[in-house]
Amino acid sequence: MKLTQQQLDQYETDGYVVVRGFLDPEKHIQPVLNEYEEVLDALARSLYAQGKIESLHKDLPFEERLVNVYADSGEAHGQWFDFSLPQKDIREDTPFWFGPEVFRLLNLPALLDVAEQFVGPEIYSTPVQHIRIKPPQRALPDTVDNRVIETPWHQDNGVLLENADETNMLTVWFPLTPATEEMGCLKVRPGSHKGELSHHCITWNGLGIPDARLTGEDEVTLPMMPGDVLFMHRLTTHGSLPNVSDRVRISYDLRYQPTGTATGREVFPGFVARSKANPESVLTDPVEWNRMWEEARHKLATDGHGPFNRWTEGDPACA
Ligand SMILES: O=C(O)CCC(=O)C(=O)O
Ligand SMILES: [Fe+2]
Repeated sequence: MKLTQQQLDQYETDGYVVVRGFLDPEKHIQPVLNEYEEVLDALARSLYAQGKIESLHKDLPFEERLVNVYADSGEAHGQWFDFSLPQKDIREDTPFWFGPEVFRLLNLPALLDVAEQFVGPEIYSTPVQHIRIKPPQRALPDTVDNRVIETPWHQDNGVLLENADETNMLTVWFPLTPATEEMGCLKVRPGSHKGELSHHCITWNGLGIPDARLTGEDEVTLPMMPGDVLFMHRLTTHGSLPNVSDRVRISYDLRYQPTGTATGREVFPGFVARSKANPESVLTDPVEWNRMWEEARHKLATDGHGPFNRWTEGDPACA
């Protein structure tokens, strides 16, 4: 499956392209949601054992159970489902989920075919990629976790260390549940990828580009349904709206880059997803993927780590 010349031209002009119905929700997305049912069950049991929730909410369907577990505990628990580590407070027991269905989706041939159009035949799955679980804001009215509320304007290049500035990294964003405007869909600024990396500031809800420094055209919101996929340039300025609905918005943001180029977060392990030159280097075993992250977590929890990005607290340019 490849993007057409017209889709590639749109990416070139705007810095992104949305391909409707690129994935088959039943075939490609549902198995991952099924896998997350186990994760949610483990989370609920853990919170219940700690006295943080009053019920396991066991009889509810997945999405409703998730929202109830969040609301009942008064906290977001996205890290339980994430296929990366947080940027601070990494402990031996920091939860994460590197499951086989997640691995399968990251390596879906259709996604790699398009990644190949952008980064070439040697494709590396970048370790800086996430699941975003954005519950209804009213379920967690007091949280300032930016995985819950709106994501500020940023460029994906901006959240990495400088060593990745020349890396040709493609962002692939898609929803697992509907992402309407009301549910907190993405917003982008077309053409912003033609400029430089903007100055980012550490703000109350995460790294963001101050309004005065925004480039590109005015904001375009991108409501998307499961199956739709956004392919986006690393310098395209984007963010997301708050989820003011009653339903949880779940999405993946994935990254692919040429093998051998800097990831901007070398303490996290990526993997070779496709290779013409060196086919035996491709990682095919999700158990090994999980093991690599356990090892990284152990090392980071034990030895600590340096900064995860270049922006500093109290930056005079952000005053
Ligand atoms: O889903 C969101 O709210 C933001 C995701 C994002 O910034 C990304 O995909 O890089
Ligand atoms: Fe982003």
